[in-house]
Amino acid sequence: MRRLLVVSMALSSLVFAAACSDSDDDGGSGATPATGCAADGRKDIYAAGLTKPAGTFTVKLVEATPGPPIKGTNAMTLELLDAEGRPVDDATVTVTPWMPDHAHGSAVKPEVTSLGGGRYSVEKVYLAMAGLWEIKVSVQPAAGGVLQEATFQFCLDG
Ligand SMILES: [Cu+2]
Repeated sequence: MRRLLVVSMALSSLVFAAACSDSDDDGGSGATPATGCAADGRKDIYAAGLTKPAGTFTVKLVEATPGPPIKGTNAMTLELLDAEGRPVDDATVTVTPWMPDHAHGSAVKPEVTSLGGGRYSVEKVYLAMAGLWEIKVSVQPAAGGVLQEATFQFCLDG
């Protein structure tokens, strides 16, 4: 019983390692990107001003630097609007990168700074590998409002 458990744990870490290394292996042929971003129907097409709903809020990706995002370290400027389209400055905004296909996040925690006028600067968005990344933007409204979340999804070719 104990041995079985150890074997299955070893196996699952093998699967994880394989899933996380295959996108770095583009086989050297150059014919097809190993990440398959072109065929991934989940991805957002980056454009400055892209918006996503977070409950009754709207999160606008004013811009990503660079744009579109790359494998490596990115920065983003977000704008948070309420249901009436007014800028929101008093929310706590948290940004979390997540790779849904590999079930892991980023080793680096993004830093969010309120700029005023509803804008938030996000630094250190570190996307370590090629593949589909979710950029989850959590919005904790002031005065005990319910936590809301918007998700941008970008697929990075190697
Ligand atoms: Cu991964």
